[in-house]
This record gives sequence, structure tokens and C-alpha cells, in this order.
Amino acid sequence: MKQKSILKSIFLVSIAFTTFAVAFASEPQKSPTGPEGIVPAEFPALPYGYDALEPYIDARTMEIHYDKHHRAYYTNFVNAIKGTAIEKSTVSDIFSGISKQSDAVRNNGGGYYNHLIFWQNLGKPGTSPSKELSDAINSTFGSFEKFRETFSNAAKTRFGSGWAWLYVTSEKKLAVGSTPNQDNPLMDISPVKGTPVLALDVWEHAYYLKYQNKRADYVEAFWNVVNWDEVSRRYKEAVK
Ligand code: MN3
Repeated sequence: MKQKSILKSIFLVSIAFTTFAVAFASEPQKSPTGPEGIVPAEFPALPYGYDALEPYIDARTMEIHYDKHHRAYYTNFVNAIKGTAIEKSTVSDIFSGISKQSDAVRNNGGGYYNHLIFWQNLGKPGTSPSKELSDAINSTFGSFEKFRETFSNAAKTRFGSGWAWLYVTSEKKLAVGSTPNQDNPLMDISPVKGTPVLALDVWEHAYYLKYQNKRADYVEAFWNVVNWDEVSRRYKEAVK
């Protein structure tokens, strides 16, 4: 009897090892994590304090933007997918089929994801693009200044509410564009498609307290607080 249970243990341990080895061997097909992954059970924390972007983006705006606007998108998104077939889907899978979803999923899902990217794109003044990203920017736009002008124009000329994006296309090329409302380049309905690398929120709630109607001043101020380490990391990941 005792020997039988030892044999059984050896058998179970070897099965566990095989499963472990197979899991590692098939790693390239792993699901995305982070903003593109499954929606977390808790509203994700802001990666820095409300005053971290002062004086370019003020603390009061950050507090309302994160704790009221972003939180509401998160909560409404969670409620919109709860109990449905997409509850456990990754955000990137939901977005690639967003044309088949309700406006509640599209608007709140976009609002949840876009702000996550935006917060992570900010908060590290004094950083600069990696050599890899810098080379890609120069070959696509001619120079960093030209890129900055193109991106700023996309932000300034987006009519009404929306976002400006630097993204990587399916051909692994950099591109700049903008989307209305809470749409983004991962969505199948978006005319600009790819993997977001840098995002800028141009809804009035992002700047009105400090800049009122002067969106252009807010767009110029934004460049002072970009976290280029994170933007470079996202670029590297997107061109893999
Ligand atoms: Mn916003």
C-alpha cells in the first residue's frame, strides 16, 4: 500500500513537471498583460502623486481626471462586460472586435484603456527617447522637431473631444493620428490602426481648469512631462 502511494506521488510529480515544461515551451502565445490584458479587479493606481506633473498639468486637474473621470470609465466598463461572453477577454481582444459591442463597452473600455496609457506616458521629465525610437522617429518624420510638430497638430486639430496618438502600424512603422471620443488605434472601427506608443488626451476635462480654451498651450506643456523611458519601452514591445 505504502509503495503504491509513493509510486502515485512520483507519477503525479512527473505529470506536474511535464505540464510545467509544456507551459514554458508554448510561451510565445501568452496573452498580453498590463493595459492590453484582462481588466483588473481593482481600479489601477496612478503611478505618481497628483502634483507630480506641476506646473504643466496641475494637481487639481489630475485629481479630478484620475479619481472621477478615469474611475468612472473603469467602473462602467467593468459593469458593461460583467456576466457577458467578453468578461474574461483581454482588452486588446475586446477592441479588435469593438464594432460588435455596445456603445457602453466602446466608450468606457476606451476611456479605461486610453487613460492607463496616458498616465504611464507621463511623469518622468528629463528623459529622452531610446536610440531605437529616436532612429525610427528621424527616419519617419525627418527629425524629432518635425515629429513633435506633427503630433501637436494632430492634438490641436482634433475637433471636439478625443486623443492624439503615436502608434506602430502592422508593418511596424511609426505613425501619428487622432481618434474621436474614447476610440483608439486598437479598435477595429478606428481609421488609424496599430499599437499605441504615446497618447495625449485632448478632452477639455484634461486641461480646462488651468488652460481654459487654450488647448495649444496645454499641448505644448505636455512635452515637458513625457516619460520617454516608458514610451521607448512600449515602442520596443510593439516592434518585436
Ligand atoms: Mn480624460
